[in-house]
Order: sequence, then C-alpha cells, then structure tokens
Amino acid sequence: MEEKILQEIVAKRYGKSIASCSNEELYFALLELTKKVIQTKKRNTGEKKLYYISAEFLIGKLLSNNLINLQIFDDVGDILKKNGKSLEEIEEIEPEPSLGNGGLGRLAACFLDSIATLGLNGDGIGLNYHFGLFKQEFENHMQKETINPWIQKESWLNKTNITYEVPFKDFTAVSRLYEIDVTGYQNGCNKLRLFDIETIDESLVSKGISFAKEEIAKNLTLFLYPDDSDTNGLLLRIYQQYFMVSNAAQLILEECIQAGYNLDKLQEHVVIQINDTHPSLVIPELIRLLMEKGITMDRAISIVSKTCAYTNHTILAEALEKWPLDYLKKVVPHLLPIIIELDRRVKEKYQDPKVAIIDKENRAHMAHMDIHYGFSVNGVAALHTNILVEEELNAFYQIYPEKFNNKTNGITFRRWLMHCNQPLTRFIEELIGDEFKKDATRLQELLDFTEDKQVLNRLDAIKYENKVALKKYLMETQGIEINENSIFDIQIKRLHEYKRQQMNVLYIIYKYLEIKKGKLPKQPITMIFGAKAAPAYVIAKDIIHVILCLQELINQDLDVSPYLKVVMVENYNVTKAAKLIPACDISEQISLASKEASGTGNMKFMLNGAITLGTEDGANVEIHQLVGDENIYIFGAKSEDVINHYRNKDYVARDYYENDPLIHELVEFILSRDMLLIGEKKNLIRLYQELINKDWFMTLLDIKDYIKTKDQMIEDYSDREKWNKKALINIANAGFFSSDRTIEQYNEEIWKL
Ligand code: 26V
Repeated sequence: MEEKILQEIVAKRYGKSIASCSNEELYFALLELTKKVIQTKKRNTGEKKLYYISAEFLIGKLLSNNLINLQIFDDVGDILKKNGKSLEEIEEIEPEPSLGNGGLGRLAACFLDSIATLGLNGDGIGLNYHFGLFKQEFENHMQKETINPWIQKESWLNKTNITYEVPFKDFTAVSRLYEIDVTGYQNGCNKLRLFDIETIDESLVSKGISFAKEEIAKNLTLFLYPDDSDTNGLLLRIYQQYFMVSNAAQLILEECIQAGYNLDKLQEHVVIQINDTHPSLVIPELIRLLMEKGITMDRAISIVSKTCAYTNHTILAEALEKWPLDYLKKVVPHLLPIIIELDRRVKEKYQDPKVAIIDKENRAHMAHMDIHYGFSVNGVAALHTNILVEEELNAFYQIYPEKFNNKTNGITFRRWLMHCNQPLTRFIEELIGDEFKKDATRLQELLDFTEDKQVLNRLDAIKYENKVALKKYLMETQGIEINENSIFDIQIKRLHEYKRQQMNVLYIIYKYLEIKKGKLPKQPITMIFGAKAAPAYVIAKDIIHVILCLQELINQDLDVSPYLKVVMVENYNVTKAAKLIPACDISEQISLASKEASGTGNMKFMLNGAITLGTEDGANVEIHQLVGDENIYIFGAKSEDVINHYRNKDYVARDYYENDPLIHELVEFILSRDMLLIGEKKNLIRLYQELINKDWFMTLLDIKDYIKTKDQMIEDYSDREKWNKKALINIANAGFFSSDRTIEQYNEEIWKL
C-alpha cells in the first residue's frame, strides 16, 4: 500500500524509481507520504480544549517519530530496504529544529506526543524561530556559536491563512500561523501551532549569531533566546513573549466564537497551561481582549483565573522572570494598567510583600501573577513540588493550598525507547509482548526475568551492539575513536554550574592522576559529555574549555589513554541524545540536591538500561524509590542539608580546598603546566578561582563522596551478571516515567478534558 504511494510520489517528483533516488530525494518523498497519511487520520476533538502555550518545543526530527505513531515505520523501512535504501541513512537528511534550550522544551514535545496518543483535544502554541537555538562548534578548545537554519522550502511546517494583528507600542505586527501535525501513537492527531512574522529578515545575522537588534519587525522570530545570564536582549524577549501570547489569546477566542461558545463560560471550553513564566502575559492579554468584547473587568479576571494553570520548572532565583515596568511600558503599555490593577487587588488583600506582583523596585513578577490569577500551580517532581510548597512559594501555599499539586515529568517511550533503541524494543517484545507500547507499566513484567541468565546476557549483547553503533557514529561525525569494550559514562544536558559538570571534571582529573601513579581501573572508562553553554554564561564556557583540554591531554598521553578517554560531543541535541542514551552504562545525574527541578534525561537513561549515579535531587528521588538502594548509586548532601547551608551561609569552598589534600591536588591540576600548555590561562584561572572562592553550587562539598561512589560503580561493573540485573530492574520500573502517565494526571487533576 505505502509502496505504491511512495512509487507514485517519486515518479511524479523525479521521474525515477525508489531504488534510483538519492537519500535526499527519498527524504522529501517520505515527507510528502507521511503528510498524506496524516490527512487520513482523525483530529482529536471535544467540548473542551487544552492550549499548551510554551516558548519552546524541542520536537527533534519528526520523520521516524511520525512513521512510528502512524504504525507504518516497519513497512516503510522494509520497502526502502527492498530497494537498497536505509531509513536510518535517510533520517540523517532531516534537519533538526532547535526550538528549545533543554529539558523544558523537550518536555513540551513529549507532552504533545502523549496528548495526541491519549486522544485528548489539545494543541501546542509557540513561536516559529527561524534559527532556533544556536549550533555549537568547537574551535581552539572553546565553544563557538553559529546559526542553525532548519526551515526548508518543504518541511513539516504547513502555512495557514490565519494572521492576527499584534499591537506593540511603536508598531503593529502582523503574524502568520504555521502548523505542524502532531501524530498520536495509534490514535488521532493534534497540532503544534507556531506563530511567525512575515517581515523577518534573515540577512540581519552577521557573524556567528549576532544580529542588528533595533528593528523588531525584522528580527522578532529569528532566534530562540538562550536561557542566558545577561540582561541584554531582555527587551526582545518581552516582544517575543507578548507576540506569542497575543496571537495565542486571539486564536483561542476566535476558535471559541467559531464554535459558538459563550465567552462568559470560557473556562468550560478552554484550559491554558502556562509552561514556565514565558507565556504569563497571556493572563493580562486575555483579560484585555475579553474586556474589548464588552465583558467587565471583574468578570474577565474571574474567567481568566478559572482558565489558566501554571507549571513551575525551576527554583533558581535568576531564572524567575521579573519584568521592570519601564520595559513593559516600552513594549506593551496597554497591558500596564491591567497588571497594575491585578497587583492592586492582591495588595488590598495581602500585605505580605512576598506575594505582591509588583515589587518595591517596580518589577512585575510573572510567577506571582500566575499563582494569583491561575487555578493550578504545579511542580515537576515530588521533591521539587515539596520545595515549592515548603520553601520557595510557601507564602502562596498559605493563601492557596488547594492550587498546589505535583506532576512528575515523563518522557515519550515512542521516541526514547521504540525509536532510539530498536534492538531493546524487539527484545522486550519477545519477552512480554507489545502491550507495553500502549501501557508502559507493563514493563514490570520484565521482573520475571531477573534471574534468567540468558535474558541478562542478551541485555548485555544489546548494550554492546548500541555501543558499537555509537562508536561508528562518533567516528563518522567527529573523527573520534572510542573503545566499545569500555564503560560508557555519560553526562549530557545543558551546561550549568548547578548540574555540576565541573565535579565530573574533577573526577576525571582524579582518575588521570591515579592511572599516572599506576593504579589502573578494572575496566577502561569512556567519559562522554554533551552540553551547550549559554553564549553569555562565562563560567559555563570555561567548563567546556576545561573538558576539551582534558580530552586532548588524555588523548596525547599514552600511559593513560588506554584506560581513560574523554569525549565532548559537539552540538548536543535531540538527535545525538537518541544515539548516546542507548549506549550508556553510567548515567550522570549529579546536580546539587534541591536545584534540578526534575531532570528528564535521567528517565531516558533508566529506560535504556543505564544505571544512575546521582544525588537525591529532582526525579532521581523517585527513581531511587522505584528501583531500591541496590539498583542506583546515590551520593552527596541531601536537599535539606543544602537548603540549610544556604540559609546559614556556612558553606566555604576554600576550607575544603585548604584542608583536604586530595581536593587541593585536583583543583590545582586545572592550573598545572600540562593544562596551561593546551588551554587558555585566562579561562583556566577563572574557573579555578570560581571553585575555591565561590563554588555557589557546592562542588567541593560532594566531590569526595562522588569519587568514592563512582569508583564503587566501576568496581561493581565487573560482575556483569549483577550489573545486567540492575539494568533490567531499571528498565522494568521505568514505566512510571512515561509521559502518558504524566498527561493522564494533568488531565484528571487539572485540565479535565
Ligand atoms: C533558566 C535560566 C534563565 C536565566 C539564567 C539561568 C537559567 C537557568 C535555568 C533556567 C531554566 C528554566 C526552566 C527549565 O528549563 N527547567 C527545567 O525544566 C525541566 C522540565 O520540567 C526539568 O526537568 C529540569 O530539571 C529543569 O531545569
């Protein structure tokens, strides 16, 4: 069936047979085919609709994902094979849209998959960034940023004729809506709706990723703002956010009016999930638009408050958005009276300055507005929600206990198991059938095989096969050779001090010095990193520099390189994650306890049979509970300890550096002669000083326990049977982290679709 269609498509497009097409020609033919099949699927509908508004949707490549969800993945693969082609190679042609920074954006993409899969009526709304997040290149052991153009003449984007006018102070922007079909697994479809502006001028971008910032109409949707540490570009960020939510609000109201709904009962037909505070301006914007339609302010506020729900994704103070009123005045003066009124009503009722929307410095706190004028506030893992309730947002919890709830994050198993790890998927199918594809809790049935040597050996063989595949990929893409018989220890995530890649760096230095002294590990170890640093985040970039220097130093060292290898994967993204995760033995989840709201990479690794080396942070806590002490390696200070250190201001990095000879030696190594020969003095000194003088995320507090625990892990790895059993237990218990479960909970407790 598909074969005939594909033949027709390539005949019409290129006048060729499938076998004589290039991979590129076949990619575009498959794109067309997939879009055709999607047309035949039902759209999810209902009396109530979810609008998941998010500044980021890190969707990754879509071809295989859609083929899987449409249940034609195997057939299409076979057709191609019969014609001497490979789907895996054709996939390489597809550009990866980089419409997200990291976890938050990837979560939104997993959610869209699950919402469609569960047949729920819900669309994503966001922005169509032309270059997305920057592409990372390495040059002289440093990160360099370049653009990542992903939009081609033919792509997953479908242009619509929907346009709106978005009023800014100085001009009115005319938007254009593009849509990407979101396929559900064995179910109906929804849409990801991305707004753009037609006056964008891609030629504004000069060198790297810098561009002329003056004319907003020409640059509004050029780039995704990297979760950055600098304030420059803040104005553009407000322009982007308002553009997103004004379009969203207009679209929502238009759809309701078209359906004949009474706007007075909006909350019965619409629920808006606000993904972090980036879309928070939707609250005053919706109020404004409802008032324009003749609804009183009191009524409009009441309606909106029953329609909007807010998800918090971080407790990092620097990441909580506060917009100076001056800035809002420059961009969206018409929202100011509304925000001021919302704040006035709060202040009238509650005198505690902690819960005000507008603070003494005249900044509007987006999260505060969401909590007062939304009906639900959720954290993204049990520990994170507890910290919100008991610490960060306690003053709000006192007022609105009923609004607070937890929704532990999840991942879509279609991408993070069925697509990225086909050998493992087939093996699981052999063992327990394919029910787990629709009901992930069925993976529990794997627990019947924990004593089955044959099963454990097969698991080992599959891991090996995936390691060989990764080895081939790294050779082809970066010309790097790795040893498939070594332990693969992987830390892939955004570069941030709280995630503590620098602690892993200190471990590498430790291992290097041990090996130099003749203390060889039982197994060779390959340490793999992947991480982008925000362009203005200086220390994060210094950490990348140190990793790249160590990579070279160890590579050149013939005593050490047979036992230890460091690899930094360039331009870490969704595509690369899918190749790295199935090959991993040790999953590094080493954030400072209390700082990682959830993490979702931890779940992907667990599902693919890697063992977690982690702190009691985010969803690691829940992984620990599910697999038990035997099947995870936990170390480091607990979140209460950390919170107390901050409260008492009693953590002094220098004390650890001065009083502990090992810590001293490891930190000193950063400025060793060998390192200075390879690296830049300025960068190395800066990181060194940061570690001993500040170390805000307490690397030196946990480093000794980390070293001890990781060494134990490497020791335990030698008992292959025991290790494989741990891996199996992890896979079997991963079902809880299916985003289908998460979305079911969102629906039952918040959206009620
Ligand atoms: C934002 C910013 C902005 C300014 C400077 C520093 C900074 C650092 C971090 C962020 C992150 C914003 C929110 C975010 O991405 N949170 C992530 O959300 C994931 C999905 O819920 C969760 O798994 C991660 O733990 C959490 O960090």
